[in-house]
Amino acid sequence: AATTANGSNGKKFEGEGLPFKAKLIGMEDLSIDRDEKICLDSMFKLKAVVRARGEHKQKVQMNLTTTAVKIIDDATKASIATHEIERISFVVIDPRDTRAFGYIYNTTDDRHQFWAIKTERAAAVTVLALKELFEFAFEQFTNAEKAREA
Ligand code: I3P
Repeated sequence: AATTANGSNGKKFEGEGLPFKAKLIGMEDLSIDRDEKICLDSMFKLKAVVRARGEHKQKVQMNLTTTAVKIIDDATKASIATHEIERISFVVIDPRDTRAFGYIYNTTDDRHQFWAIKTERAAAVTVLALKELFEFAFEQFTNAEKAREA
């Protein structure tokens, strides 16, 4: 059902979505919705906060669904956050850590939240899936626009 004109297949994102095991490094508000250096500075700062605290990072599951990135607590399954795809403006890979990445989520009240994530496997795998999801969401959107104009 979810194969678009350009041929990308959103099937794996349907329903519960594509799951990834991860840990939360942290989150903070940034002044801007896209900037690699600002994101990486934030990443290193959030990692330093974790180190200083000396506590375990929260284990989470990230589900990539057709509409959002959903973060749930791994132990309790409680929802931590739902980040609608169209509100994610920037994704960054940590060049010093193959298992870390982050993204900016823009809230409805115009804050730019940077979420820093430590993945169980290579972060590139999750980032690649995210990229695929963005493309799929964009195709869905343009197809809907075309259908409206037809
Ligand atoms: C752990 C080790 C793990 C790390 C974990 C640390 O320290 O650095 O790699 O998990 O973080 O506690 P130690 O070797 O002293 O046991 P990640 O690689 O997933 O960050 P955590 O306690 O936040 O889970």
